[in-house]
Amino acid sequence: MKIDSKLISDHNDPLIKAHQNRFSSLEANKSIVDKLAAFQIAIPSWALGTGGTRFGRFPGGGEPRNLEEKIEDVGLLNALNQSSNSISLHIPWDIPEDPKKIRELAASFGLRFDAMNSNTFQDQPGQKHSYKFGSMQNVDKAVRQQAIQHNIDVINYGVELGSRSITVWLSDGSTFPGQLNFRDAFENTLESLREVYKNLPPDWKMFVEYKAFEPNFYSMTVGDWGQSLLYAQKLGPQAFALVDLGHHLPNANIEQIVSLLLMEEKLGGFHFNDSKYGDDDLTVGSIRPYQLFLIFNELIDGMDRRGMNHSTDLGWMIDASHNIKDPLEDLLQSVEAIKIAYAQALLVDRNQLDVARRQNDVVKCQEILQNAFRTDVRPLVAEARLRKGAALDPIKFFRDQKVRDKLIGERGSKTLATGL
Ligand code: LRH
Ligand code: MN
Repeated sequence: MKIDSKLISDHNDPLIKAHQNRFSSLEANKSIVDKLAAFQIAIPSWALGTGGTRFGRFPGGGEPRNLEEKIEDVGLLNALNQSSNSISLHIPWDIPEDPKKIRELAASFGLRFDAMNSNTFQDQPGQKHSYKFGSMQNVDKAVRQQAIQHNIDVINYGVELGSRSITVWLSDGSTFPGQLNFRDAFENTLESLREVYKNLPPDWKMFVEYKAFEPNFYSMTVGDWGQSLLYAQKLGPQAFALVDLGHHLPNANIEQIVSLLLMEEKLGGFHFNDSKYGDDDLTVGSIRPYQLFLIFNELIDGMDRRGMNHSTDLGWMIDASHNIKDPLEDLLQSVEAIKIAYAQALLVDRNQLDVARRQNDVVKCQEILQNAFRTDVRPLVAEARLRKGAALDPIKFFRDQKVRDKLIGERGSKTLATGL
């Protein structure tokens, strides 16, 4: 389903007046609209269908049946918000049979390929060695070699698609005390990552994604930011830590982790989502919007200190799973929440904050942050969309145009997308 720009302008025309009234009230902050317009968030190929848990999955119909339809759906999202101009593939769920054709198809929707994701957390049909007891940590060199080769294959697919990074998330670890020699597991993993690192094209990045628990429940071999930083420092200048917001122990101070990884020039990017308990992979900003704002506050502070380009120098990706919502509506909400947090953080008066901090004026510090967080920046985010020819209200467009019904009409009500 391709969205015609005429449909978008028919949607916007009746909404313009009210929008301009709201936007005019934020006169002073117009400067950040350009930054918002440039800020793009990659969409995960594995989150375009309905997700589930071990207890059940309730598919909603019209889901993409193959990589081509996944690209079409990201193209649709980008037509509505002009903020999702790339797709992050997961291999082997999304192997591009004809990379050239796939690259052209993506380009026809104005899309490029963001980070590639490897998968050594599942055994594929016909796979020689099992990853039951881990992949790169495994005591068996043949298993480690298999995992190394898979990651090299993923890089090669990415090169053909024009991607410039690989995210390595390892489910490796242990579930019972005594099961694992932690040091051997770390060294096997580092040695294996080094073999993969050697195959990175010079302009590529490797993102080492950490996770505190699941599917292992006693130790994870890349279990926290410190371990990920250790790997990234030992691997070399093209390796960075990747922060998935749902991969922390309860009440971890993620904004402090972000600040320090940026300081060490080892922050590679994000998997945005939200959670109340574990790796819930919920809609971004749906549970802890203030934490998301505080993370962007540290990001802007750290990136500006190093003169980094907000929209291109870090990997901005969503990693969510939609158990009860329409996947495309959920992704539209997540992109909106990320842009709102970015806009609020851009409103923070950093000079004033610096002065208040030097005076230990704690109340003033909090007031400066909460004033920005409590500013309704949605008209700024909407204006950025309008200027790029997107919909003023993407969810309203999606519903008014009965997009899901049309997708069900095209694809059927029982289609299941590959992914989690
Ligand atoms: C692991 C993870 C990782 C992906 C997977 C789909 O929890 O966050 O980033 O490979 O989800
Ligand atoms: Mn993730």
